[in-house]
Amino acid sequence: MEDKTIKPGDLQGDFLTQEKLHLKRPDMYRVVLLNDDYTPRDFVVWILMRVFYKVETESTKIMLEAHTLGKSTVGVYTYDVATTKIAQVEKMAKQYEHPLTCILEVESGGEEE
Ligand code: TYC
Repeated sequence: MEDKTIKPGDLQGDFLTQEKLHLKRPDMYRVVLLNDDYTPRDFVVWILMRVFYKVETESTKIMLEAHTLGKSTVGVYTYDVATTKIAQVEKMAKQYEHPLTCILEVESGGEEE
């Protein structure tokens, strides 16, 4: 006699074609360093090296851009990475009593594939 029981895997194809998958590309976020009048320049460079893994020349360039123009992009990251790095900067700046600040800006993403 024919076995009519439904076995695991029999309906998989049906389920996949019935539902259209809406995939969202993860949004990317820009971390922007803000200038202030009090944080020492070498502390800013040290933070950029420690938190963002920039080499010294790149860190100095970013620090000087923020110093002269008011702000500078440090990098573009996923939401979790960007917010973790900003929290690390806040914590270290607070620990050393400097007003150094980074902000988050939406970079791109959210489109359907
Ligand atoms: N402007 C600060 C000073 O003159 C240095 C500085 C640079 C601070 C960049 C913050 O994001 C910054 N000591």
